[in-house]
Amino acid sequence: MQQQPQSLPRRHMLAGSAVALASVGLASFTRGAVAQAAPKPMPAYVSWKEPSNFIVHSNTTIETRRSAFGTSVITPSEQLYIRNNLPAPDSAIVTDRDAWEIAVEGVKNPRKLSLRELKTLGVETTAMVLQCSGNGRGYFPSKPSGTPWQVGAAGCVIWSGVPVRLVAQALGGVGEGMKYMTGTGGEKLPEGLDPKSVIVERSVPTSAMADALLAWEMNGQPIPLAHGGPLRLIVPGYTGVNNIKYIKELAFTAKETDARIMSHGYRLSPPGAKGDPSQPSVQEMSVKSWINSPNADQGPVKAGTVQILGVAFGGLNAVAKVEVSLDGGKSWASGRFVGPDLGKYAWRQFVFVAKMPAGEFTLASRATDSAGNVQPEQRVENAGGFNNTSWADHAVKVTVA
Ligand SMILES: Nc1nc2c(c(=O)[nH]1)N[C@H]1C(S)=C(S)[C@@H](COP(=O)(O)O)O[C@H]1N2
Ligand SMILES: [Mo]
Repeated sequence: MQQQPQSLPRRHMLAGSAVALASVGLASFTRGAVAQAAPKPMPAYVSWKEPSNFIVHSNTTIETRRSAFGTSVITPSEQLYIRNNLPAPDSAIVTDRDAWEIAVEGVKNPRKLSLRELKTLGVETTAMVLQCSGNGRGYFPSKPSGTPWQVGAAGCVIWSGVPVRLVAQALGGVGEGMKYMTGTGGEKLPEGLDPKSVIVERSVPTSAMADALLAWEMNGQPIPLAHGGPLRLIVPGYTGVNNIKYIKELAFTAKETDARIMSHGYRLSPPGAKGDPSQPSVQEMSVKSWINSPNADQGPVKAGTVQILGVAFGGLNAVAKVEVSLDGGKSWASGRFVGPDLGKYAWRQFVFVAKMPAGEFTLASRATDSAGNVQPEQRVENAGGFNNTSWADHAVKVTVA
């Protein structure tokens, strides 16, 4: 068994009583002033995560509650969402992590490298937002199929590993005409199905190599199996699916992979249409923010001075500014970033201190990136429910009493 972090609920909780109530099977527990359904238990492979932090959509789709995001930039592993397209591999793969092997193809001298050897080629650390392409899908009125994520299929994570460009260099450089970097997940594929229809294999432009890592550490610990240990491809600025867990092959290729998850999955298709290779891929992330507190889990907010807290990030660009509205977007004022700037791929926590009298409020946040792109009011409708960056959809209604 791998060592996993032990956790206690972090925030807003009458921790002892809530856990006690849940464990004796009562139907609800108290979080602040609001009674909630008892949290669903975590599946065994992530039993080390604290259930009250999560909305468990299924065994393989588990999102962080708005109310569980902390205020200190990094999302601890115990609070980070989970999204698996296939069941995770057996935990045997993390018993001898350094023995894990990755095949590197499409370079002058292609070969297999062990994690032990990768660690000799270089090291870099990057903080970045890991966000599922479907984060915010739950706010599409069209109810696209797929997990109805709200805000919590995202987190800000620190990864440590070897820059992919140094690995390519050590193998003689990327081959001529290789326009894509294609990563393949190490899951055992279900039998009796066309492998291409189920394999997790994604291609990103070779330009993404500049900041990509083959990472073995997450938030200062060996990457937990559930988050892709022993080795994960990290492609900062790109959506979650491109960050291949338990990566077993990295290939520089002339074309995008024809795996279904690339050719038909994660395509921006018009409402009613199916995904196909002619439609744009959901790849780079763009500017987005949302408010984490106050939130619906907390119940009425006490009138007076209210700390409005949230996160803002720019995707491929740094985030430059965030504004907050108390009136559903009619008027805006600047929020203040809190805590260290961990680089352009990380999110910033923000605070806006508001004087709020009793009443009903719609709180919204709107971020601007370093290139001047402003988070839009409306989502772009699409069949898959991808890329929802709408500030209106992410607004929170609160009662101040
Ligand atoms: N090998 C592999 N890598 C994968 C996936 C997967 O199912 N298998 N899921 C992808 C998707 S869709 C997302 S959103 C992220 C989720 O990362 P997390 O579970 O560590 O939060 O991993 C990506 N990498
Ligand atoms: Mo995802």
